[in-house]
Amino acid sequence: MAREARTFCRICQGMCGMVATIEGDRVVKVRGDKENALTRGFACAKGLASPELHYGPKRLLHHQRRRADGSHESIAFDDAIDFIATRLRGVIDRHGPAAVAAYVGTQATCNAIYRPLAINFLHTLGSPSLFSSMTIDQSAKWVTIGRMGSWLAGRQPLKGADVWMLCGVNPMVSMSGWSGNLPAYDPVKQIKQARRAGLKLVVIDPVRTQTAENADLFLQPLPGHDAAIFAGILKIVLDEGWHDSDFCAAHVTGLDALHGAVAAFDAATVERHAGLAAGDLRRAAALFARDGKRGCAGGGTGPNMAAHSNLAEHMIEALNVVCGRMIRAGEPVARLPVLHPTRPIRAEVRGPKREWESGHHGVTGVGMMFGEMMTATLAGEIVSDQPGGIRALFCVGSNPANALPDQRHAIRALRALDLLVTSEPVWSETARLADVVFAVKQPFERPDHTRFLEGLGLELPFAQYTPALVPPPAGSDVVDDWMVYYALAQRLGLQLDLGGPIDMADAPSSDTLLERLAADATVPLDVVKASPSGAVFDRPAPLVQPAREGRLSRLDLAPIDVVGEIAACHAETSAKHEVQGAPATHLLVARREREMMNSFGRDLAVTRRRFPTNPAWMHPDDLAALGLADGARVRIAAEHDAITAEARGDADVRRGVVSMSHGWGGLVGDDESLDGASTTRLVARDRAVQTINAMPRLSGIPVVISAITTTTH
Ligand SMILES: Nc1nc2c(c(=O)[nH]1)N[C@H]1C(S)=C(S)[C@@H](COP(=O)(O)OP(=O)(O)OC[C@H]3O[C@@H](n4cnc5c(=O)[nH]c(N)nc54)[C@H](O)[C@@H]3O)O[C@H]1N2
Ligand SMILES: Nc1nc2c(c(=O)[nH]1)N[C@H]1C(S)=C(S)[C@@H](COP(=O)(O)OP(=O)(O)OC[C@H]3O[C@@H](n4cnc5c(=O)[nH]c(N)nc54)[C@H](O)[C@@H]3O)O[C@H]1N2
Ligand code: SF4
Ligand SMILES: [Mo]
Repeated sequence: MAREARTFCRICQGMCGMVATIEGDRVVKVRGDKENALTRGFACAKGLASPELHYGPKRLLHHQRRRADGSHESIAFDDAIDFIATRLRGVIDRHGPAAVAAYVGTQATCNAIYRPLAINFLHTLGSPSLFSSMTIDQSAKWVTIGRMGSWLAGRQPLKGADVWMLCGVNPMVSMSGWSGNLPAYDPVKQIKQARRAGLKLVVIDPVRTQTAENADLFLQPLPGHDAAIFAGILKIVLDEGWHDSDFCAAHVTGLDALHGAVAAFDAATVERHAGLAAGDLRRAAALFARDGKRGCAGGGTGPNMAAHSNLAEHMIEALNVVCGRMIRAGEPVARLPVLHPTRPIRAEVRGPKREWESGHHGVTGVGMMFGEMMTATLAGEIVSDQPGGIRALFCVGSNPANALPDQRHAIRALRALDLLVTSEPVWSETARLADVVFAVKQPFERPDHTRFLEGLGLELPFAQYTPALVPPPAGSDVVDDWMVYYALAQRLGLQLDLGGPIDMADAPSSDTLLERLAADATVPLDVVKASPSGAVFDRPAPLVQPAREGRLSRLDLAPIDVVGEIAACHAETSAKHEVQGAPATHLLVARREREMMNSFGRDLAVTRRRFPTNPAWMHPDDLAALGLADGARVRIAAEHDAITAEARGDADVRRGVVSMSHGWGGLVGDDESLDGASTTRLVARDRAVQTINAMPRLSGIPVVISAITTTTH
């Protein structure tokens, strides 16, 4: 007899409500849950393919240990833990605890216990060597907080906004609301509804994306010009006096210095260099700052991965700040906690704090931010011959062999470790290199709640709990992700802590740990559990309180290094792009597709139906100019490495740009015509690297595209 159960998807931060049809011990089908107040029936192709992720032929069901010849064999859980504990003791004895690192990736995000427990394990070992995908993603946002400071009451919400500006973010596909300062759920409906209510949407993207289709004003620049574009917009806004001078007088420093620094960015020159239409900058500035009264600008992976990423993000946030798009004292707070505690929200600046200048530095000489080391330096920290490098790495819901810059170098580094451990539901590229691979549960096999997502910015006070719906497949050895770290801590005699010390003698259940995480919740977890589809726990919003007495911090718009970057960016705007002395034919940009979550989901039937491998999308006129037929195999060469791909025509891609999703390809040397190739191979680790976060250029990479001619005999 089939039965139905309510749950939510945990592949991405869309956290779509789902109804699962269960037969016996198996989820046989899922559909979007119309009763879920947040996502109202929406679910994407990969979420709907969840049964395949649970029961497909690619699912990893037994823990693995690497043999001397590089192949893997099954190993019992306790033996794997013993093996790792022994190796780990050796590494710590020889090199100290900082030689043990963890790299936390995207699939530890929507998993309430896993991420904090793995991090607690590392810290309890005494290691500062924590890396996460955030620092090869949008860590320019952290740099900006560090250099400018932040407004504790937050930016104005979408609700009540009359204008929004999205730069290099495609929430209609990525669901990544937070990148664009949007709510972290159902951005498609959110944006459409807001526009029906009169919101004007500005989109800046080299590709006419699904989000751009909905824009009132669409700017289609070449990649890598966002810092200049926003400098140009800021110049217009400040020249015209469209900024919020009262807010600036009360809370900002460096306004005149910023105005002076952007003076060189005249609109016509920026537009010419960026390949924009004449008048684009003024139209955008007027819509945002003259006509618009409420609403924010936000940048996604586009500006955060392209050249001058730290400056681009600083300029985008400076636009929000000079226009005073911050929630003020006396306004209702934008976000009501549910599974978090209620705390007073104040209209107050937390001043700049340059954490990276003091504290722990790795052997590559790069400092830390928000308690993390910079992931772009991870491979360098491993291969360094300096004492103090990294010798053991735990991968936590991540796939560094596919995600790190310069894949060839990254794989060399991963192979050089004394110990590489990962946990996986599939044979990822990293798993293929790992000494130990733990086979772990999939979402429907574990309980969870939505506490983690509140932190990403929910404008509705929504929360949901899901029980485990089914046991893992019969005969499998899979464990909860967090159990690996619990068992290791037990074996090493460590006391872990998750909102208080955990019982290290008797393993707690996942539900016990979920309760602990919600111990200080505003709405008790039991109340949340009573609504299987989740619920909105609405109540009158408290008002934002004035700043505390004596708080005098200001948002710094123009610290000295930012002013230097503005000058450097201006000097560079007309630079020519070359690849080994030849002019680049294209600039490669990153994109996300519905069917995949970075490297996860690549093997789903629904993905492969649409993409046999990862296509290189180009304007049809660019295909014609290179003499390429749609579907032709091409070589894409960057300065230091090259990949092959299938060229495909797409009139929505700007001429001179090639748009590819990352996350494809196996290890270097695999047949690229079967599985595609990872665009991370084309990311240089030693060129166009940012200061502070060591962020390389992951978008707007100069490449030369040429046909692959196959000779027939
Ligand atoms: N060239 C280029 N490089 C990029 C990017 C780009 O745009 N271009 N994007 C960057 C960005 S934004 C990011 S966030 C990083 C992504 O960096 P990572 O987070 O390292 O990469 P993912 O592919 O998301 O890795 C997630 C892994 O978790 C596994 N997994 C799935 N479900 C589970 C689970 O339940 N438990 C466990 N333990 N594992 C699970 C998946 O199989 C996959 O191997 O890549 C970055 N790299
Ligand atoms: N389906 C799906 N959803 C995902 C992911 C996934 O892989 N698949 N990944 C998740 C992760 S880890 C993240 S970080 C988020 C990212 O979420 P987003 O930031 O929304 O990522 P994208 O959808 O790739 O959109 C980035 C846009 O930037 C544009 N762009 C590229 N270079 C530039 C540039 O120099 N300037 C400007 N202005 N635009 C540029 C690209 O054309 C693209 O349209 O998505 C998350 N959601
Ligand atoms: S993967 Fe798809 S169904 Fe799952 S949460 Fe994200 S958008 Fe929703
Ligand atoms: Mo990301």
